[in-house]
Amino acid sequence: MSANKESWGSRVGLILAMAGNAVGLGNFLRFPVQAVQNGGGAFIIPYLVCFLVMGIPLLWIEWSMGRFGGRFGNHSTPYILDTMGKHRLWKYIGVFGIWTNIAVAAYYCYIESWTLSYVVHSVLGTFNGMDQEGVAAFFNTYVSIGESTLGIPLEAVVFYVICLLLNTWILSQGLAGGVERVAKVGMPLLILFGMFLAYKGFTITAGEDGAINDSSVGLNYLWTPDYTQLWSPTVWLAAAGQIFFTLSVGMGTIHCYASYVRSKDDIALNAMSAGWMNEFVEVVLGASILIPISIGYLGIDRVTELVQSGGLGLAFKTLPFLFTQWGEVLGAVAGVMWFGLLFFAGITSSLAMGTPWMGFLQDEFNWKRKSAAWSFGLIVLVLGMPTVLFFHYGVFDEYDYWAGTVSLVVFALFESILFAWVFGIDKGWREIMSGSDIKVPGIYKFIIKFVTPLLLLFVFIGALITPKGNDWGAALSGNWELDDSSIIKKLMNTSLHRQIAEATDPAVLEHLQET
Ligand code: LEU
Repeated sequence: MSANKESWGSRVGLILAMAGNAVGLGNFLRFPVQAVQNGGGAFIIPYLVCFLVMGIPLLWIEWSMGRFGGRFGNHSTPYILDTMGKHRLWKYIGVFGIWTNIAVAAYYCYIESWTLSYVVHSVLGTFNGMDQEGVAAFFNTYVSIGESTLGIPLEAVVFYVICLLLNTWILSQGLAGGVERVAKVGMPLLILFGMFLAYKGFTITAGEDGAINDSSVGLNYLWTPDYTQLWSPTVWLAAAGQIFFTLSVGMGTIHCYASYVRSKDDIALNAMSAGWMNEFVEVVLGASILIPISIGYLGIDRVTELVQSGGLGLAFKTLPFLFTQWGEVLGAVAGVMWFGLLFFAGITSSLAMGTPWMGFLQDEFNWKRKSAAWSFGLIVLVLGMPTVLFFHYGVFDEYDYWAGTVSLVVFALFESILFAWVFGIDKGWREIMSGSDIKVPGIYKFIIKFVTPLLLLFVFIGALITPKGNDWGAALSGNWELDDSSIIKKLMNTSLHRQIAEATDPAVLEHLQET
């Protein structure tokens, strides 16, 4: 029996910690970009459908699996899954729920550390007086794509270490004393900062502070539906992928947090509260900052172009410059708020990623909380160094692909089968309902048993055999060729080898420096 006696301090604290786990960089940087790339307003329909028939069921599945495992003193997925299915296989599948967290934390904390550094630079006024190119060049140097001493991103390394130390220290204070406290301060501040920036996003007026468009242009651009996209499997897969990423399902963090919930306490309503809070932050705040502000200043064409390379560029190379248009003081305040909100979003998620590993060591090897926390920090430091030092060689994307995308889907697929078919939907349903403060609609019994696993299978197959250019239309009409981003192609290509070969090619490096 484990000597692990952690517990949550209060219900509000638990919900905020769970919401903090879900609300992350993805809400502000990934969601708006996905929406723009997949039909604007029409994206929201597949997105909400996926939330209802895949996201919510997975939340209930994971919360109840966690609370169930906790009853037997298990706080990490290998052992939680083991208590639910007899076959040894489940324990091994559960390992995903530890490994994924460490691997995701390795690159996630790196971005988190940028936000910390950019808060400092906003306070110092580093971006004042710089033009757009200057701000972009600053970032390139920061991550060592541009000029930097010996090609080593010194400042980035320092902030990465500071960020990990901060995570480790908070984790070592325990659930109630560390994680919960940070969530209680961080989440309200994040919402406050988000509202301020969204307000600015809503009220941009053409001709003021160098803006070329009214805010309505950006908001319309994001929310004007393109219904033709509704029939594209690509859009549906993107929506499903975003639901996964944003809710932090398929990772093992929710199981771990929920394993510290007392067995008589509610999970059905708690799961909903945390899940909907995430949706509010994503759909309302996440959509009202990055894209509308950028479009206000740069126009639709330029932003469409910039969005192709993801949200990071807009967030770190463009927004700091746009904020300076609001004057020195307001610009600095906006910078602190933007990067501060990203930092809180990030840290409340990365703390969650530390807990499964710690729970595992505390349960199985009777490690003390402090040593477990330090070991997490150390592993993430070692694993994360390649993303820091070789960021521009695509190592970062490789981590994101395998840990942040593929393994979430694989794990969720297995756990939904375990829950509904091995443990059994009747027992599972009783778990969800036990202690519940709401009446879960009966239709969800059917959804959890059939719809969720099938949809997950569909998403997995979609990722396995993604057709060239992600063009399912052409593929389904007989012209099937695998895209380089499909799992099969990735495995066959030994893409890492290719990337290392490319990395040594000066022409590629030059190209990277230009972009
Ligand atoms: N839910 C997090 C986010 O939206 C991501 C997860 C993989 C930690 O950023």
